[in-house]
Amino acid sequence: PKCHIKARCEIYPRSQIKRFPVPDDKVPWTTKFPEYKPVDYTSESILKRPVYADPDIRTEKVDPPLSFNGCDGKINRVSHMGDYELVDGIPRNPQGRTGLMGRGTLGRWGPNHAADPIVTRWKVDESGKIIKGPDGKPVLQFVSVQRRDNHQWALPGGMVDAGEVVTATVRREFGEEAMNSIQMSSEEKKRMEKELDELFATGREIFRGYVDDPRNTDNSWMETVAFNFHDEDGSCLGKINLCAGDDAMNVRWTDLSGTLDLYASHVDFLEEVAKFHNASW
Ligand code: RP5
Ligand code: MG
Ligand code: MG
Repeated sequence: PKCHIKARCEIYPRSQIKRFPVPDDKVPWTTKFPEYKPVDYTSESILKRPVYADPDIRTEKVDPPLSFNGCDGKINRVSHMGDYELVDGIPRNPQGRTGLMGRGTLGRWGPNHAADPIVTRWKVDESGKIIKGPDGKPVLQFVSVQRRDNHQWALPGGMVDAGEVVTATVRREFGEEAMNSIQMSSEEKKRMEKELDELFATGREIFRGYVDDPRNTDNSWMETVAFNFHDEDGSCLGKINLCAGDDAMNVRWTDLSGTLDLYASHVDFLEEVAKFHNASW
């Protein structure tokens, strides 16, 4: 099984830190790997404790201790993958070794929760006829953004804020990254919220679980819930004006296909969407 492809990338994102090389068969913790010496890295910006970052529990005494596999007030430390192990009080990545310990650029020890909107419509020609792909099936399109941090194309997803429900996160992140809501006046924002109501009323959960994200470490990892918002007849999306914002530098409609190259494990979510709608892949 392919595991930790992006989460074993040689150079850790936004750093010059090289991960300790982990061969495929040594990813599971159950495989012995006595030579394993993961690099210890937590970025300066995380150590400065932005609001979303945990304290450095290996060097500071934290009282009461963080509630791993539970909730700390509004912070959800429960994994979608079931209970994770603690080794010397530190969460251990349930998917296995990544070649790096510490938190890298992630704020939380253990799961870092995100949500991903997959907004889709059928691809049509000028006359409104649905276009077929090479496999004879109709082509779906989804809203993708180009990430500012690594210029890769991705779903316009983002982190769940403390106390936020994931259904609110997907909608907020779509607004921020694909419609540039942060730069809107309050009137424009009101209009946008109205336009999104119809589309976001119909969400279908596509995926819930671990994300193979390049920022993952042995002690911190990304998890997401991905929802599909599908506009069958193009009536909702006709009104929507895409405009990249916040941590997105570009936004566009992209055709679903098995040849897509996207950030983290986003391609896997889109394959599920294609299957569900019996669309070209
Ligand atoms: C991925 O990182 C998730 O699937 C989500 O798309 C994204 C959240 O992180 P940021 O976009 O906020 O960096 O693992
Ligand atoms: Mg965002
Ligand atoms: Mg994002």
